[in-house]
Amino acid sequence: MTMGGFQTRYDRCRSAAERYLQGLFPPAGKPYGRLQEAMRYSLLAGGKRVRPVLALAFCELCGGRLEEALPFAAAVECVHTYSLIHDDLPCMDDDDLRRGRPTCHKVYGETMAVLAGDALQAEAFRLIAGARDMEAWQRSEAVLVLADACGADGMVAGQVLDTDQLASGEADLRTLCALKTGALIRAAAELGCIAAGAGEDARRRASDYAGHLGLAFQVRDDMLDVTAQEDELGKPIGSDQAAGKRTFVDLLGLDACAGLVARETALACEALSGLADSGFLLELADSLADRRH
Ligand code: GRG
Repeated sequence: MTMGGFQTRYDRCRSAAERYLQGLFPPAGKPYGRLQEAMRYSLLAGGKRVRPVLALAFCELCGGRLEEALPFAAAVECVHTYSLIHDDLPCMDDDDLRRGRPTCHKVYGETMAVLAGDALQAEAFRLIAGARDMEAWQRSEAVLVLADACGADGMVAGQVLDTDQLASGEADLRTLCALKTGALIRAAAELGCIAAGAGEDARRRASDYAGHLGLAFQVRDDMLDVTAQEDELGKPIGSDQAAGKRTFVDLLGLDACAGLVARETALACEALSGLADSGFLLELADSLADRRH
């Protein structure tokens, strides 16, 4: 796939997800419309949409139509956005800037930010359960995969390891990252497969690919926290260090981190070896390894 071909396909997936998200949670005429405004403020703030793109691309790779996977893709983005809103709160990372604009609690206040995150999480499961094009087994399987990924033994567990500073060595940090970052990325890929009605083999490969991608993504994130410019990143730089967090960079140094990103990216690509039409996902892994925001 040419570079132009990759970007065109990424933009096609991202725009489809963007349009779908735009239609969610209209505030009009509701006495509590400020809640929907807060949800939409963060949801439509223009992130990279990596997780929905993954869901849509895996759906297509497994022979499904992109449109069919949109509710699942949007559900993952809702959970991701809820996690960012809550992570930015004063009781967690206390960040003022996210996706290049003031964080949800800075604009709507802490109480509304907590509630917007809560509602986004619940609405994610409504999107899956209400996906009309999906059969009952697909909806229930998708609910289970997403709940596993974001629940008490998934993303939230990762956040606890992080906030309670329970990770010290590389193995601990890999576990933290697999839960906090990797679990949702893996769920996105698996949900795409489920939307296409794919079987165990495709789901296992998707999960392997996304597990390695998730680790590479987090290590790259830690590197950008040290090397990027704030206006490029859309969030404060140096915040991990300021918060006294253990990161791959302070454990391994920047050069070893670059090597780790390259190795995990290669392993991600290996997980898809032999699959026809995996070119886009291979290029996606490469482009995330080099990302600048
Ligand atoms: C509050 C339960 C709870 C969990 C929070 C997601 C998270 C866990 C914290 C956010 C901070 C962080 C660095 C998480 C690691 C995952 C990650 C790199 C998130 C940023 O995702 P991007 O780069 O963001 O995809 P955009 O804005 O592009 O969507």
